[in-house]
Amino acid sequence: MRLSDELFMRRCFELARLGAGSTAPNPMVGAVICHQGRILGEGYHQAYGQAHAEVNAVRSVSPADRALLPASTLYVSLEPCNIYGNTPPCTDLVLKEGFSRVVVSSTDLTPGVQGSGLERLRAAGVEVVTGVLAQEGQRLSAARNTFVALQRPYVLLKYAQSADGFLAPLPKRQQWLSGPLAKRLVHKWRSEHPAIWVGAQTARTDNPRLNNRFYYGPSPVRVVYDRDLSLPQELNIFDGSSRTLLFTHAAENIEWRGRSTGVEVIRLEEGAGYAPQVLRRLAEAKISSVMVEGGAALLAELLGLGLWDEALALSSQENYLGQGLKAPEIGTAPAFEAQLGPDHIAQYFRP
Ligand code: AOF
Ligand code: ZN
Repeated sequence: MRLSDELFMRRCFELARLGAGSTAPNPMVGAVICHQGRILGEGYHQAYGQAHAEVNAVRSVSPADRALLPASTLYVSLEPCNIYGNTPPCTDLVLKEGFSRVVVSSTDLTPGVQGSGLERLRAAGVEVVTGVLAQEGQRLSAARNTFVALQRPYVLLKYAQSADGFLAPLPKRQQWLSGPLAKRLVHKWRSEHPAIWVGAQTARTDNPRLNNRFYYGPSPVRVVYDRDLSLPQELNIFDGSSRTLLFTHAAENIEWRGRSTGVEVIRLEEGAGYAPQVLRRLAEAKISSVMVEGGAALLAELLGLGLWDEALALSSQENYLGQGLKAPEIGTAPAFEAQLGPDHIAQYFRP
């Protein structure tokens, strides 16, 4: 490994994150092409089904620099793919362009890839370095890797936590969500996850809309489990403004009588718990990550079953997230998370 490898890998991570919200169920991937310390090209995977990061990086190289590629290093946040998916294998491109050195952060757990991309490059005589800033790299493909390895979406729990470590009582929720910065941040997260799940009690009492109104990008698919189909049809999650998956254990003869726009009723198998079934059905719908916005019962269910990957505990102190912090203009928003420290949000990962 060279000293500059980490520097250029960090740039790959920055590029990769530009794809947040539009690559799922594919991972976020960034690539940089370097010749003797000079960046010749950059690219990232912009949207599911479209060109991979390596392809976009190669395309960005000026015609005058093309001849330098065999003497250049290709940095990629994820191991180049070695399979035909929506696009041809990136290993073909690497060999065709003749890169002599490839530096990667983490491996792709997709069946058929799993290190074989790196092996193929090594076998062809390419110098391959892997594991550069591996932990950070894995986070970028965590949703993808969880989805393919465990056949369930990556589960992100988000909740308010009081100073003594307890789940904040429900009424406080409105308070910590009230700051302009907190609101923007929550909507940014909503834009980055293909699905958002709340418990029936939360849907009923908080009546959240669960769509993305204060950030660019899409709104997530809304998910709720309503055991007996008793949630009132007037709730905001049934307003048709985005797709809603309504899971239930209600008998077949009990019909959903709501405004049907965008609401899909999915019956779960009798006798089996709801949480694993909901996650399995989401995975079948190719939803690779889900953000869980409470309430306490749903969080406890998922924590108890070990069905979670990451937890973000937001400080529940009154208006804390909003105080003294200014929500920047939307165009500069990616930088604003930097204003938040561990005092505001604690991040945990499943051990
Ligand atoms: C890369 N670079 O930028 C991305 C990769 O062809 P697809 O889009 O269906 O994807 C097939 C495989 O490529 C799959 O293993 C996925 O994890 C990986 N994504 N690979 O080399 C990229 N997005
Ligand atoms: Zn690829």
